This record gives sequence, structure tokens and C-alpha cells, in this order.
Amino acid sequence: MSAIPDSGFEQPQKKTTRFRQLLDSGELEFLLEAHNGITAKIGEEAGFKGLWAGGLCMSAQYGVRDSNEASWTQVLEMLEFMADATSVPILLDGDTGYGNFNNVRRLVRKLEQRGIAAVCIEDKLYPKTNSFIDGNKQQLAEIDEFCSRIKAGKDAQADDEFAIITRVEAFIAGWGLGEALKRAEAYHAAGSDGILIHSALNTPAEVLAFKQEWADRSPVLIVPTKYYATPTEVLREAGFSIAIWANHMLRAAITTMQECAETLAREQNLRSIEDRVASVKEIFRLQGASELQAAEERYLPKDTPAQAIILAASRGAALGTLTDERPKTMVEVRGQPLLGHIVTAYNASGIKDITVVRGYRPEAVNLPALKYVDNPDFADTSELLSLDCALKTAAEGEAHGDLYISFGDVIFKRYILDGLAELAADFVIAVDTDWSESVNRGRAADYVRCSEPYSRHTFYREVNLEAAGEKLGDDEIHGEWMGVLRVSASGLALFTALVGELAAQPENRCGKLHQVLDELVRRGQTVRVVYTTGHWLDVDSLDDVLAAGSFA
Ligand code: SPV
Ligand code: MG
Repeated sequence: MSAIPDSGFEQPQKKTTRFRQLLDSGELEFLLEAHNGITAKIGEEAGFKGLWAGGLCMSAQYGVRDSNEASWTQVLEMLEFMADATSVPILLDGDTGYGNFNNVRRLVRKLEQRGIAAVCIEDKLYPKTNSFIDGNKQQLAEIDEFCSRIKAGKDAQADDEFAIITRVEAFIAGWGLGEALKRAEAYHAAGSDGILIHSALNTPAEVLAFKQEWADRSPVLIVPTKYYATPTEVLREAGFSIAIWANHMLRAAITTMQECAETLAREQNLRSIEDRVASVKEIFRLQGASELQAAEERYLPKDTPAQAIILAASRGAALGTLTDERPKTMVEVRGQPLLGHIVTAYNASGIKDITVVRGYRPEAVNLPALKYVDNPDFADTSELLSLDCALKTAAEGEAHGDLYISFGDVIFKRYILDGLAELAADFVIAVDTDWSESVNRGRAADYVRCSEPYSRHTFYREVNLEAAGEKLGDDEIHGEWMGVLRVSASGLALFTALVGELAAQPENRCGKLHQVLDELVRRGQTVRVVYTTGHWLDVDSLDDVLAAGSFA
């Protein structure tokens, strides 16, 4: 077993350790408010070394009030996304701890499980009210009772470095410095790791007075929302540990979202907004979409989708005036050209990449979502050269999956494709056991001789092609190839080369596809046979068009 080489770098620290370092750095540090995964990520990218999951903004993003209307588990759910999206520590604004000592114990355990570095609890009663709403009316917790929440929380933490910050609301409730200091002292003695001293004044007078008296008994955190005009230098010189920008991500978003919504409502078009909003690409970047693409490369089986080639160059003169203006493949049966029926069968089997070889009246072959290759010599060439055209064009494209080949005048039920797909062989053909019907009608057909005739045993035995062509004697015929062939991705290079070779021979200018099958067998390749009965139709005559109507 090879050891992991020493990278020379320090191991990444735990988030709890990193939060402790911020608390004790001796410098003024900053936390940015975040209220979901993407705001947390944006905050980290901007360089913040820690984040404040604020109660006000977490509730607001749910569209509810900062009065414990969102349950603590709903907060916890969101915190998990935030912690997953970032590597910096998160301090949760845990309101009052959502109850008494017992709720705080459980909260601390759950936060540790979700990768949250620290929690701040405030000395008020559940359900709390935001400090900036009628602060004077707010009731503070009994000191002893609040200390029981702190002690229980500290006893519950499994990681020694998890921090519990205690928030003193004495100034908010109008009790003054004496009460604030008394409370801070009690909380410190109960095990608090730092004091958040809050004030609703528009000057820092209260928090500065507190800090001066408290000195360095423990780190002091502040939320300068109301005294925002205070120069940061003043806060730094006073020796605060952490300043929290507690609601600015949400406030920034609200302003931009209101402008965007109003503009779109008014203008009813996107033009004037486009340059003022982040690109969709930027959303993908923040979500880490490229990492998923790379992972898909690593983990997913490489599954190149199957393709199909439909040979549809010939006119079909036997259909008379029906094919004056269009080739046979575009003759309509039940309101849809034959080609449409064929494409529907392919699509139903999940095959969307379909190339049609056109010849006669190519402009009339124009169904959407298909690729087209034209055989300009269609009038005096045949299937083999049309297929060669298509394979040469396809070879210029991207990686190939399995290839299905069929004719523009042969419609079939979709299950026939599925039968071909099931066999793990390079070359597979569908053979109709009900071949005598075509003999009786005296039409040309691609008869085949196989390694054994159809029987109930061929369900589980491997049947291979032995010979294909119109010249087989009646006693040799085991069925009629319906013109549907599957070439696997691994057989495609050999197949393409063989078709090219045969097509290049002048005597094969009017060559047929069954010649390729014959040649594959002659060269020792295995061509597997799937026996089926009926469920396809070769449209050669006006009678066939009528029959196709009931088939489709
Ligand atoms: C919060 O951000 O939720 C806070 C700070 O608790 S304040 O809104 O100022 O109370
Ligand atoms: Mg709050």
C-alpha cells in the first residue's frame, strides 16, 4: 500500500478552530451576513474569513418575521447548505437558543453535526423579537436561567473548540451599562466564549462604554447596523474582536431585485435588464457546475447515443403519380409520410440522431430534426452507394454509438429495434419468419439462410446468418430480412470500410445492402439473427400503401 506523500502543507484546520482564531486574533475581524448557500459562497469569495447566519435575514429569505416563525430545524436545513457551499466558519445567530437549557443542548449537538463553528444566543425569551423593533418593551431572561442555557450548551459540545457567544441585550431593553456588565460577568462565569454587546443607538457610545469597562475579560463582538457611520478605525482602536455586517447581503439583493422586478413589469422585455444582472454562466460557476461535468466524465459510463441511417433515395415509380412530386418515403399514410412513421419508431426507441439519404426530389424530403445526405447519382446507383455516402459523412462527425440502418419505404413496429438492441453482437439483423407470403406475391425480397430455422428453441439459441440474397432456393430460405440492421459501435469501422470497398467496385454501382451482409459472413464475421413474425411492411405498390394505412 502506498503512503500518501507529505504535501508539505499544514492540514486544513477545522472550522471551529478557524473561528477561534478570528475571535482571538487580536485584530478587528469581520463577519458577513449570509442567508443561504449562494450568499455564503459569495461572501467567502469576497474574502470574508467567517460568516454570520443572521436570524433576521434567514427568516426574511423564507418570507417570514424575525420572531421564530421559521422553525429551528428550518434554520438548520439552510445552515447545512451554507456550510456545504463554503470552507469558512459560520457563526449562527441562534436567537434565544429556541427554548430553555435543553433546547440549547440539542441545538449545539445538531450544529456540530452540520459543520457550524459557533452559535450566538441572546438573553431574551422565546419567541424573540428583533432588537430593532420596540427594544424597550423587550423582556430579558433571568440571569440564572440564561446561565443554565450557556452551561448546558458548553457541556453538550463534543468539539472543545466549538464556541458559544452570548449576546447581552441590556442596552436594547433600556437597562444601561451596569446591567450589561453584570450580565456579561455572569455569562462569562457560566462558560461563554465571547460577549456580543448590542446597541440600537446611531452612535457607538454604548458599545464603546461597555468595551472600556469590560476590557479584555473575553472577546467582544458588535453589530454596527445602527451606528454604521462610525469609522472602522474607532472600532478597531477600541479593541473589539469581531464586527458583524449583519444584514447587508439581503438588503443589497432586495434593492436589486425590486429594481429588476419593477423594470420587467413595466417594460415587458429583457433588453434593459440583461446587462445589469449576473449571467446564467455566473450562476453555474457559483454552483460549481464544471465540477459536476468533470465528475460525470470520471464516473458515468461512456454511453454514446445510437444513430440511424434511412436509405430513401429512390423514387418508387411503381406508385405512379403518387411519386411524381416526391419520393416514395414522403408518400402519406394516415396523414403522415412513411418517413415520419419510421422516425417515430426510432424516436420511441430513444434514437434521435437520424440521417436520411435523399435522391429523387430531395427538396420534398424535409421533415424537421433530421440530418440529410444527398446521393446525386441516385438514378443509376442503388442502396450500397447511398449507404456509402451516408457513412462517409457520418465518419466526419463525432464519436459513434450503435448504428441502425433501414429503408425509407419499410415501416416497422418499434419492438423490432429493441430486439436488435438486446443482442450483444456487432451485426444483427431482423428476419421475418413469415416469408412465404412475399414469395406468393412474387415480389423481390431479401431472403436469408440461417444457421437454423425458426423454432421455439431459437428463443434461447444463437442463430447466425449464412447467406443473403434473392437467388436462394425455396428450400434454403429461413426467412426474409426486413432491411433493418444494427451495427454496434465496435463493428462500425469494419463495416464502414467494407461498404466503402464494395461501393468502389464498378460492378457494384447498383449494389444492394444484402451483398454487404453476405460479404461479412464470407469474411468470417458473425451476423446475428433476430427472428420475428410480421409487424413490418415494405411499401412497393399501391396495394402496399393501402395496407400501410391499416398497419400504421
Ligand atoms: C440578526 O442579524 O438577526 C441580528 C442582529 O440578530 S439584529 O438584527 O441587529 O438584531
Ligand atoms: Mg438575530
